[in-house]
Amino acid sequence: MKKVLIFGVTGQDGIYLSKFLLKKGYEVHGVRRRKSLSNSFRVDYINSTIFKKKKFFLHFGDVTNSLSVLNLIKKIKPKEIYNLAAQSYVADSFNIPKLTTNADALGTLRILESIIKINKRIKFYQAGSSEMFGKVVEIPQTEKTPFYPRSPYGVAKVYSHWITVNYRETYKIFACNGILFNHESPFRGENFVTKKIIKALCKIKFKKQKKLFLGNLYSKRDWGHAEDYVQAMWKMLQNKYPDDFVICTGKQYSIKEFINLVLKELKIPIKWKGKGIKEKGYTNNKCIIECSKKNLRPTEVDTIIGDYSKARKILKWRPKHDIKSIIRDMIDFEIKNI
Ligand code: NAP
Ligand code: F7E
Repeated sequence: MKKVLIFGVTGQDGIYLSKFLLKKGYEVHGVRRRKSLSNSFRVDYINSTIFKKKKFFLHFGDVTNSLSVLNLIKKIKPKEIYNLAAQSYVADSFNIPKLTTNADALGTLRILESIIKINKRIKFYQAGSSEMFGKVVEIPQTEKTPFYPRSPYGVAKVYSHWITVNYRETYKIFACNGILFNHESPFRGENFVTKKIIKALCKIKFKKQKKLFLGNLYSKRDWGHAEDYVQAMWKMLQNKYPDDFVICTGKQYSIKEFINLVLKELKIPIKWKGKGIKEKGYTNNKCIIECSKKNLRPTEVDTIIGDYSKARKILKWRPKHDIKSIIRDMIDFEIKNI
């Protein structure tokens, strides 16, 4: 039985990847951080579902601690390592740039160093991001598009990308970078815009919340479903040779377009009035959406849209969910919770 080790197992992608690999018959080892409280609905989900019965093991550890990383890899002896661990909230990375860099950049180096010390045959997946393209220099973005990150998060991911390439070339290890565009699901963290919008609008529909405060309504994102994207991660490590791949849908929507799609699905009528930060959304003359400067970023990624031709050709990967099925999946989850 193949053993895998996932750093960042308690995150959105960690959950989908674990489920996917368990189904494939892998023994899955996941690393979680020690917290004063058992922490989130995601850990509760892990503890209360199939993970109990199958070959799934949780270990405490932290990618900001070299010894913790080294000892875990030594003890578990995985065949594949997925590095999903990160401070992944872009907006926060402006306030905590050192912590973000330590986890998102140096964390990757710590894993790579451990691999070359312990066993160079371990395959490695690095969770890269479309945030590396930042202020995009070409449209759509491919594996060849130069990076221009716009946040400490993006900069840290660029470091991780290149150190992974460098270790692959220097030590001939099987290390891959996924350059993943935004992907969402019911397990998305609550700060991210899709989850924030869907959760709030569902509550507004059931009169459990009055208003939703957002920031920039006009940035554009290429949104996919996490369930599809974790399959691409695994496919990268099963390829004949290590390489880097853009994973996206090739379709783009603004935040406002996304909101309108959610409202349509929830059958909430909307009228938009005003411009810029003063733009507001009204339903039956009641304001339910407002913008606040608090939610703007010092530097923004205005537009992002990828081209997954390489992944389609080499990995035979393509997204199965479209924007509507992502929204439906997320709404169903919220409504069940309400
Ligand atoms: P997420 O929900 O924020 O999960 C991040 C995971 O990393 C959590 O399990 C978190 O643990 C863990 N973590 C944070 N700091 C750590 C540390 N110092 N040591 C060990 N674990 C740590 O992110 P996601 O959406 O699943 O994304 C997975 C990876 O893909 C991340 O690296 C992210 O940057 C990258 N990515 C995501 C997207 C996307 O759209 N989702 C797109 C491109 C790339 P806690 O639960 O304890 O916080
Ligand atoms: O923001 C705008 C915001 O925080 C999307 C991470 O997974 O994907 C994610 O990064 C857009 C931005 O995701 C609010 O300004 C407006 O333009 O959902 P987000 P992100 O920053 O794109 C990449 C690929 C990653 O790698 C990251 O880890 O939405 N926006 N109003 C808002 N965003 C938030 N969060 N909250 C608002 O109120």
